[in-house]
Amino acid sequence: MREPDCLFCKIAAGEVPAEIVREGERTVAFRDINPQAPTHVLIIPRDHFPDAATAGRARQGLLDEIAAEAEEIARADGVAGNGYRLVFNTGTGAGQTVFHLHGHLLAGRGLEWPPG
Ligand code: IU
Repeated sequence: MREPDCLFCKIAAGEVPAEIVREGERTVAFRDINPQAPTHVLIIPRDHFPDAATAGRARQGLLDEIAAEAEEIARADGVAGNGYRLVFNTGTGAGQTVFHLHGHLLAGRGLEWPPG
């Protein structure tokens, strides 16, 4: 299930180029074009869900899968040991700008809390 005008659907389908780091049956991970940390990878489902709320409600295990992918990628990038952050901006007020679910994996530098 995909949305015709969705950029991340096109990246998942290989129709728009991206620096892919890992692909699974249901997920694709690629490096963010505007990285906020040495490791900044976006992990998306191939299917279109606008955000974490709709994906969570669908209860298809996608958020679990994204969390598992995040750990694999952090390990592969050699940054898992110092910890990493997995963020789902949900809604414009939280900073979401692309409305195809994506987990931001951020690592490789000190990360402050609370985030801005
Ligand atoms: P947000 O949580 O919706 O704000 O995150 C969207 C991210 O998508 C943001 O970090 C952008 O830099 C990133 N991005 C990208 O990697 N490639 C693109 O073509 C576009 C946005 I548009």
